[in-house]
Amino acid sequence: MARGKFITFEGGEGAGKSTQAATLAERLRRTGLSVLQTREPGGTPRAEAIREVLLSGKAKRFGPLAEAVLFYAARESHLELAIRPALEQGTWVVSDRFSDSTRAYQGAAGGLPRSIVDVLDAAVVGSTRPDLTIIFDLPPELGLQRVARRNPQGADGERSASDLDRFESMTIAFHRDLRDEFLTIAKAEPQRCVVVDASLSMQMVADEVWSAIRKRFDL
Ligand code: Z5A
Repeated sequence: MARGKFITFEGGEGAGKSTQAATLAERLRRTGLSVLQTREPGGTPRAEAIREVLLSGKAKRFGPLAEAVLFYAARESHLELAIRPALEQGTWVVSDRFSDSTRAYQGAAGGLPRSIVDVLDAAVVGSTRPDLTIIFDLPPELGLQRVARRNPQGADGERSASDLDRFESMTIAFHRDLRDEFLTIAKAEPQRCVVVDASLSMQMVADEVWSAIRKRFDL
């Protein structure tokens, strides 16, 4: 049986990754493929438990190395119990975030040396690299506005600082560093990465994603 394809979605907050992951998974299923739509951190009970700790901000005080180790602990479970078995059975995997997020959040924007992320990645991910990574690019101000509108908490329709998760609450400079790093990754690995303009309408972004899939795979 042919191995499934491994597709990852990357980018900053509110870029539309979750929305587009659901649209793409549905579109692929309509072609007759078996598809696993998943996310990081998460995708298995152990990884979801680690997600709760990470997004609550409880691990922040231990620094970017400890956070990166926790993201890789979650990734190890995700790979072992969900991603690799699916790929081996011919199922296509669409993951909302993967290793590039660690490179961007804990590495470039968080200050953890790239060499440390590379060691963790080699140990945990090994050869299970994405076949295609779509980078959703948009100005961070726009992404953060979308996130605030999605879950309004206050009377003014915006969320207060305490409503934001560990990473949403970081400075705009941090979010600009993330954007720069995702674009740097795309430039360094053009055979794996495609950048889409995530500021377009949902339908236009979905069309760009589908066009990238059709170009890369024989569908
Ligand atoms: N993280 C890390 O630090 N290191 C790692 O290794 C990994 C992750 C794997 C996971 O949070 C956090 O973990 C994340 C990085 C860090 N940082 N944060 N926060 P998460 O999974 O809760 O959040 P996220 O991955 O950042 O996703 P998000 O903020 O939910 O955004 P999104 O999935 O890209 O967007 P969306 O939910 O599809 O859309 C957001 C809103 O915009 C929603 O209301 C949509 O209806 C709307 N939307 C979507 N597309 C459009 C368009 N095209 N136009 C207008 N409105 C739109």
